Amino acid sequence: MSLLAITRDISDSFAACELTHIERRPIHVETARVQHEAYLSILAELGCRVIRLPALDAFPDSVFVEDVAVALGDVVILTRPGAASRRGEVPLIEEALRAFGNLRSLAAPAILDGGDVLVQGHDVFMGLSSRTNRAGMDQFAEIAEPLGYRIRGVEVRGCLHLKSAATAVGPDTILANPERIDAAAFFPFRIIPVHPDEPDAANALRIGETVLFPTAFPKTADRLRRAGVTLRPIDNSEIMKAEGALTCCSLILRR
Ligand code: CIR
Repeated sequence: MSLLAITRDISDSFAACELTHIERRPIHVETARVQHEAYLSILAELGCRVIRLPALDAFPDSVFVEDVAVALGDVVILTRPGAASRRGEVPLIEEALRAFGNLRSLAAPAILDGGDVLVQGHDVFMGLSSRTNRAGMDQFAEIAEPLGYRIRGVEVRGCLHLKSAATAVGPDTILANPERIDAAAFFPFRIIPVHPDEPDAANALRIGETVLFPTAFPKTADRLRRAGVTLRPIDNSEIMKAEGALTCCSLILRR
């Protein structure tokens, strides 16, 4: 199996990003770009073939490619993002994805951001959030269930997406902030809770046996290491100011 990481460069307009749950702070676009370069290098080092799409200045949030498409094996579902400002990103990623998958789409009244979709084997945990509604989940299920996936809705509170609250750090282990989701929704997966001082620490990106994890959350990193998880620390502090995290800056396709 080979891994393909689809990414997009950071736009000049990045500082005009959408923000929902955090205060706007000045964003230094060049620093964000340096952090994104480091991220791309780590993906390559971990064996991904990295595809870099050009920056789109008309779309401040377009670096967050995870939100506009979800891969289920060879099928790639183009989303209908919850933020209207982001919907124009979809036809632009569609062109790039045509070569890599059998593309499917969602239609109004569905809204769905890929940040709300956590695929673990054949379980698909679907965040119900301000960006993903039941129509989005239902349309997604119509495509995914015949492919053998089981869709499991999870209410998300106090953060943007499901994957701001829970991500996979092992084949049967989920790192989660239990204040933001009902951890029981993930049964029988093992849950490692974030450290209570680090509520934003639940987003980690697992590539093979390695987990990319933000340097901003050392107490949760300790918990993960003690649980036997191999971490690759990365500074993504400038990208976090745009309410972005590690999973959202790439779309990983397994081929
Ligand atoms: C947005 O509000 O859409 C962006 N500022 C952040 C998106 C982050 N995406 C993700 O966590 N999957």
